[in-house]
Amino acid sequence: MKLTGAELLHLRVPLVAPFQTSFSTQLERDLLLVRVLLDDQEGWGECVSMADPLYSPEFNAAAALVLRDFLVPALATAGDVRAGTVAHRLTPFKGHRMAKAALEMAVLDAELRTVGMPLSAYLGSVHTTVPSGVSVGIQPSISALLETVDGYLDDGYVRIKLKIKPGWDLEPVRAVRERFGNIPLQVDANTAYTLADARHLALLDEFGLLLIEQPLEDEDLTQHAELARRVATPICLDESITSAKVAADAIRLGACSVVNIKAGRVGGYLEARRVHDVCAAYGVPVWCGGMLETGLGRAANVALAALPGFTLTGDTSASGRFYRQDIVTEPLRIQDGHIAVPTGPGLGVEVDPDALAAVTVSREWLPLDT
Ligand code: SMG
Ligand code: MG
Repeated sequence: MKLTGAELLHLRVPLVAPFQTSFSTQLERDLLLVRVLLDDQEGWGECVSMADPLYSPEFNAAAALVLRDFLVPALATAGDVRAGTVAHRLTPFKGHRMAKAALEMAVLDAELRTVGMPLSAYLGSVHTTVPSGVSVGIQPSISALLETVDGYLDDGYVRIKLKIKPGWDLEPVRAVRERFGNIPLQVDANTAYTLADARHLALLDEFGLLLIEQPLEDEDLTQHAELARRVATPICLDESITSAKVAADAIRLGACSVVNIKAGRVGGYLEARRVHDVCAAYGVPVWCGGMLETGLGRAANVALAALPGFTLTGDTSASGRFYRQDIVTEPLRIQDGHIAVPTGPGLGVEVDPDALAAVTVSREWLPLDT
């Protein structure tokens, strides 16, 4: 198929409540979407980068630039464009995995729509629903935290993840355990600690957490391995895992015993499947992470999370966890603690033009012949 059009959309979508992590407080999702036309069949991609380079080196303005100046032109001159070869075509360009992932996702959506195949079937998914976990931001107080967690448990979420940072770790975890008992519970530090905090992090062991996610910096694989020897709670990596190769290295080093898979972070849903395959070969459980996606990205994440190696509950929450108004016509809903895997072709969800227009800051057609 030929790339006959590509459009970038910049959105600002208000969040239902502020989302605070160890590195930022977000009040809205600043978001980049990619819309492609392949032989005039539309496809949508969602870029998981944020407005600022705080979670990852990538950020929205840089992703837009690299898509406009390098990635889209490379596909436009490639002749036949197929999802399975997009990553190969973009290999000469170093890094920029989130931008590449968004473009590959849009191509996947368009291609699968032309053949009437759902993304889940293309990826090899085996489940029709996936369990739904929720990520709880850092709260202004312990009482606010308990109220927030209570609300999510009422909604039916089957696993709770607490964001932690130095000064907000033992106390919130203890409070949630005391109040809610033995619920499936894990924590995410987003790189906020150093190896010097090993003894402190070991104090979390008594709470029986499922895992500690990304305690140390992205590049600290050896240090994560050292930390893993000093704490009993399983170490899970998120930011560090940028490819299937890195996942294999991290596992071999003993840097993690669980992996969070985010398609955007590893360069696309096809590389995400390879990460899943590598982890499965090593017997390492994986779960699907989230990047405050709209219904587009959430639909794709749920398809990925339905692969057989996703044995832990992911941050696959409903649209309503972050957004009062999603940009898709059928927002993803939680039912009995699960989200249904979309069954329609491609992503299996449709953009609602009015909802999209209401949050769109700008749209730009990209030149295809530069
Ligand atoms: O989409 O449910 C979601 C968000 C889950 O906590 C979440 N994501 O490090 O795992 C993570 C964070 C990254 C985004 S924080 C701005
Ligand atoms: Mg994380």
